[in-house]
Amino acid sequence: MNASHSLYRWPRAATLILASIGVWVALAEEKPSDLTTSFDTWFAACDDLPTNRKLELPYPPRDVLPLKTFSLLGTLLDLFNERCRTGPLAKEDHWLGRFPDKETFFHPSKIPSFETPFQPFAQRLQLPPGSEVILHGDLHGDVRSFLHSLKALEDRGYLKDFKIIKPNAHMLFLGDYTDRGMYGVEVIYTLMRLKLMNPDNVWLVRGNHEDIKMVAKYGFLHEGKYKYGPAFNQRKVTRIYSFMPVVLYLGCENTYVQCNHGGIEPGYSVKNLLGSPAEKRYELISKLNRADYLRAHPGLIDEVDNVSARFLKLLYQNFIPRSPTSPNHLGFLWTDYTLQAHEPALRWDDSRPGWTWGQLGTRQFLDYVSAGPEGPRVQAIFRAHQHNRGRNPMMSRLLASKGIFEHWQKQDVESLTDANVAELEAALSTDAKRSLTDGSVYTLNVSPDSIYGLTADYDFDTCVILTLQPKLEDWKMEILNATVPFPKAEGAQGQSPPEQP
Ligand SMILES: [Mn+2]
Repeated sequence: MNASHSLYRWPRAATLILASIGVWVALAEEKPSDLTTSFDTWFAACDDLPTNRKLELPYPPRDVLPLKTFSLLGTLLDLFNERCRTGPLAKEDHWLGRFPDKETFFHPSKIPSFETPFQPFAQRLQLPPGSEVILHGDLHGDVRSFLHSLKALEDRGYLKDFKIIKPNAHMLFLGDYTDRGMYGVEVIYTLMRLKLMNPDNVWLVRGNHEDIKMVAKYGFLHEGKYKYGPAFNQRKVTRIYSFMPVVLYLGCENTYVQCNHGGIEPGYSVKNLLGSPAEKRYELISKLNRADYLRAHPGLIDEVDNVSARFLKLLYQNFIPRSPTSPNHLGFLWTDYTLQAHEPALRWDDSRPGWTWGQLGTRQFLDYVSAGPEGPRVQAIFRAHQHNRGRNPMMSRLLASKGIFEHWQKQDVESLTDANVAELEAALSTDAKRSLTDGSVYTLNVSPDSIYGLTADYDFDTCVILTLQPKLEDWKMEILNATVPFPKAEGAQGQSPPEQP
């Protein structure tokens, strides 16, 4: 062998050695270390984390964190923001009416509603018959439950390694990704992996906690600073909120359902967007025309109690929203619904505080934003926004209904208002597969590794799989509940029965 041969052979040998070291390091480390970390590795790294229930709000030790630095999440957020600034959202043809301002809406780092104007928008997602859309409610920093649901979806053939593998399947998340639980960073990482792997099949709507004021108050910014110190780039994290629609209308041909976090915002009607050519997917909500809504429904003020009537007159003005909460709360992110059909059309609820919509008020709104029997119609609402400590009437209904409750069911009579879960199970829809009711609202439960799961005593995480068809009566929803294992409390584990003498 001559000298030149051995010179050629050396780099190949070195490459082989380095490659084997790389594999060995990857196997030994078993910590997520790059943007292509497998789902199984990520699942394993998160499943052993101390539960939110056990932590009861102090933070997990830093050495158990699956992401050791902020940089990986930062890179994913950069990719997401970049896609929003250059992808379908940035195409002028996709917007009905005014195109968002290039200098502000698409600014790479400035924070809307503080440094640039608040520019909320609605989205239409029209899909072919037979498409399936997987919905999920509030996650609130509960990464373990989230991953157990994703694993269940893998087992059902929907997902493989963050990739949606079932044709015409989509995922739609209904907001409130962080705060209240200690793994908001990990939830956002998971959502970004899903979105970037399936940019045209994963959708994130904005919850009332996708707001810098809320994450400053309810834990997420503190969580980030605790985990990564000054490297936690809160500007980068909160910048993504304004690329999330505040409401998404999901439809097949002329049949739509409204998907959003909270309730109804009568100051915006999606009628024009749904009546536009299919290429129009987005519309800015530049102004809230609540006074116009009230004028169009003069009977509403007579339907409500005196306090609610006062608040209607005070808050139902036409105005330009300056933030999700000013000059007052955006209804798509914030409001609620009554439970039973006999309750009023609309009421001001001082305990939340905010509006609670009843069956009649909701019916009027759905008719208002629909084009009539021949045109596009919004026929039902899917939403989340749950934080029920203990088994109040709403949580009992969510549990009895296996994680998704249909409001105003005929069988849910007044005498059942405070019924327990077993009594409600006997009366309400509880099947794993259900059909949809025109004019109904469906509420999804919050993930179980939280103070809510603990005090209301449930351990399942819920996904709802909607199958879309041209007529609402042919739509189907299937409820998928993943059981989330909770280790026994440490005290209980440490105790063994006294030995017999
Ligand atoms: Mn909420």
